[in-house]
Amino acid sequence: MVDFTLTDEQKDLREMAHNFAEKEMRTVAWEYDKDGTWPIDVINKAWEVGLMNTHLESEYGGAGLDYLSGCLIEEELAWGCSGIGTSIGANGLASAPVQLGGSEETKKKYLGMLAEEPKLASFCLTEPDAGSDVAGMKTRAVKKGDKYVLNGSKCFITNGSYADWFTVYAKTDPDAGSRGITAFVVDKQDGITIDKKEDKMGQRASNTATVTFNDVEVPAENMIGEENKGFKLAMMTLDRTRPGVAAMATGIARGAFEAAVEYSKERQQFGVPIAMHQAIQFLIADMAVKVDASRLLTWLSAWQLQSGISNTLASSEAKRFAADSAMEVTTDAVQVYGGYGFIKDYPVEKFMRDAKIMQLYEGTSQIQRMVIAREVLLPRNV
Ligand code: COS
Repeated sequence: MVDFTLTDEQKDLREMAHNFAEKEMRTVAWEYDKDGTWPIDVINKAWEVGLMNTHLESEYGGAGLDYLSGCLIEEELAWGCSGIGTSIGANGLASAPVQLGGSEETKKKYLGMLAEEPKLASFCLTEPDAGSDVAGMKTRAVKKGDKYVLNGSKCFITNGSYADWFTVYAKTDPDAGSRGITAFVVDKQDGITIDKKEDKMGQRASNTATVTFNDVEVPAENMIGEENKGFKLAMMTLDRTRPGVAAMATGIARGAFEAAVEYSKERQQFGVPIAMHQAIQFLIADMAVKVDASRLLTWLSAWQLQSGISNTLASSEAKRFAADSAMEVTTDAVQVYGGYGFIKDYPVEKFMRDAKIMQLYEGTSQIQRMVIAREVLLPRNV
């Protein structure tokens, strides 16, 4: 039997996240967006009430929530403000490789750190010349005795300016393409330069920085998994985290959709609320379908992950559909508002700007299509 009923605990979590989003995020979101304010106060509150690091297992001090619960929370936080939501959720991306491949000591030390205090970690994969083409990265890690020496630059790093540790991918065999990449946990230290805080179109309250490694020495025990197996680790990480991004896209779309519905009932044109016009009704109807279908794909990908079923296809389908839908729904929400939608006094223009990154980060919509096509045409044996 198929059952979409949430447990009482999941319902409570969703309600808690919704209240937090309403009271702690929406009240500051538009102000923080304007100046690109670092939302450290909201991050700390989220940590205190248990809305951060929800993915961490209980043995490392985390709440050990299931992936669907994590998605319920991410949808609500993105409904509140996806910029602040991204800052709150980014530890999940940085710690997934550690959870997947880290030694027991590494897990205790670095996952424990996130559970003990409101600390941040960043996932360092992308480089200026290696975005979609992960295997084209140039950052090098050279083994010297019982250490690796890292050199290279990573860009578009979420929370990069404030992270206490980084998950860094580097070439250990530069001639081996995707089979020559290794992942490391790297403490913040001298030799790491953090600069170029990006001035972004949307999600302006999140921090996006360039992180450069200049002869940074990393103990060999900080290697995550095996040498030259970092590419697979990155792909497995993205399989785990893309459902959460899809959930965030659903939250953005829902926020814009709800605003458009309310506005369509108030705004009068031709003597009636615009909701009475079929042209608006059809927009609203398509928005409703996209929000609900995004959530269903998100839940499916999270459920598969939780059940130990390979979710590469479902998580790329969810991310692709929810991200593209968020862009469409938020654009249509601006359309429902007409000229007012284009003005910052109204909420939908922020939703539209915020939605754009959903089609870009953690793999563009085109990369998701590549993954989907590969999984359909040439499924990997897992
Ligand atoms: N899980 C485990 N292993 C996987 C995997 C997955 N989901 N996907 C691929 N692999 C393995 C393959 O099986 C293959 O293994 P072998 O070396 O044993 O043959 C290896 O990884 C290489 O796979 P593939 O040939 O498909 O890699 P490509 O170079 O063609 O790259 C894409 C595939 C484009 C999908 C990948 O580079 C990608 O996802 N890019 C986007 C990255 C991204 O999301 N960046 C955003 C930054 S993170 S915020």
